[in-house]
Amino acid sequence: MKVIIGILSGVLLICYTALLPTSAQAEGKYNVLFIISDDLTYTALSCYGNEVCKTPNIDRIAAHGVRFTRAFCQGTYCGPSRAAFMSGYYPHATGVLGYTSPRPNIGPDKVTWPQLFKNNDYYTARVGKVYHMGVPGGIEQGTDGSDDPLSWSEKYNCQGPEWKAPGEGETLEGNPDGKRPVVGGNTFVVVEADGDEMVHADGIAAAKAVELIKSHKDKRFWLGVGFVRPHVPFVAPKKYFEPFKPYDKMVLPEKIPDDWDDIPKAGINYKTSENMKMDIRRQKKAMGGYYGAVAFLDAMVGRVLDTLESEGLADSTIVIFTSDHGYHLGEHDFWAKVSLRDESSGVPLIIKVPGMKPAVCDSLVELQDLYPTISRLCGLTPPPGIQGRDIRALLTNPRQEVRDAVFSVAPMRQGFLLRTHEFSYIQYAEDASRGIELFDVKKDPKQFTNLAQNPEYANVVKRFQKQLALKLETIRNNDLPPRQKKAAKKSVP
Ligand SMILES: [Ca+2]
Repeated sequence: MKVIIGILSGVLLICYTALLPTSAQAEGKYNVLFIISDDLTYTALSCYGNEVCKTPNIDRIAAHGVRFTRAFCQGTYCGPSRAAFMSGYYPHATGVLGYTSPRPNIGPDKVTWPQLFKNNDYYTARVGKVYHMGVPGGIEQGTDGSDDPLSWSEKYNCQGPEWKAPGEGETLEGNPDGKRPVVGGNTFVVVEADGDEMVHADGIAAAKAVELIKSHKDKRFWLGVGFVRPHVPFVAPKKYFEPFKPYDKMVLPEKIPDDWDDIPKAGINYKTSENMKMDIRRQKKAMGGYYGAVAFLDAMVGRVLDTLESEGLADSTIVIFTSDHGYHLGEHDFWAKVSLRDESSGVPLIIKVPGMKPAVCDSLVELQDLYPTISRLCGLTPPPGIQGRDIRALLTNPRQEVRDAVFSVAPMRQGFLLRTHEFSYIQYAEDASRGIELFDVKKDPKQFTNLAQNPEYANVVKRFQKQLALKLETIRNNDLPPRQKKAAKKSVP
């Protein structure tokens, strides 16, 4: 009898203990591991449905977290996007439409996302690229880029050879006769590199993140790990490219004749198969090279996750995986970023909170929602003026909605995007003088038919035009220092 009672109370104790929240949950204080990739489209990830490019480690986060299918960046290239989600203000509020730190524009008194944690006794660290850094130039030099020192307890730059890495390289862009050597800059180059992961900035970043997790596990931390792949150059240890070779087996997105005929000139992306002079062979290699860089990135994400688990921190750490914006891999013969189509303005976003059920969430969310949401999850109060929304409700009930439309910009083209569940509305110039695109994303998810000139949609266009003007007015009506508000009205040419 005594034995039975003993066993029963043991079982009850185990059940009771299992129901207790972990100490991190009880205190509302988690560690935060923010992993950000550079120029990564969600379309390249296996957890988002890619069957060619396998990303088992990023998929691991998705398997235990909430994966957002309609997350959008606030600017479709590094500078504006990163300044927005780090500061909590849209690009047209801070005036960061190019490649600067948000700090001079938000002023010394405003608090960035990691800074809020730092002010609340967290150890905050940046490893690699979190605010803007030039890739590959800034990575070759190992410099700070457009950083914000007030955000960090410590920061680490990760230097790498980038396109200069020894190995087998080919310049795909602007090289129709094959005589152009491997070059740097923002150029499509594939380098199947000799040596291992530690040759490269992302291998070094993963190792540094592993070291910091181990040495700070006894204190609350906010750790930002910024990988630079798959940003060009597509460079990685040789083995990561093997699954995609021969590159000729890559399948390019559907091409339709006269695809550009119904869009304004401003809607044709800055990099196209045509102006990059990439024939089909080069286009396929660009896709395979990109996938190789993604596979390398994924493996480095895995090293950081493994450490979190082996150090016993998985139950006390919120893990976020995302990218600063998306990327075209040949859709409409567009390549790279800047475009406001879904492939470029949409981002992968996965949030894993210990103890919360995994889910897929189709609600419209913005990258800058991370600041208020993660702060609240950790029991911190975000500053009242920031422009993102607290989306905690979506983590427990992924069918809710927090907004009607997400907003993004491509200042380089004076482009603005309002994306609802039904439409993608893209306008060039505030007075729309550079053209409009309207896609019915329910009927036309690949965005082939521009409805902006279709009389049946005249009212829809008019409604969006009004909504956009109002949105910009709201964004500019902020609590930032007044001088910068004036600067924010200018667009980068
Ligand atoms: Ca980027």
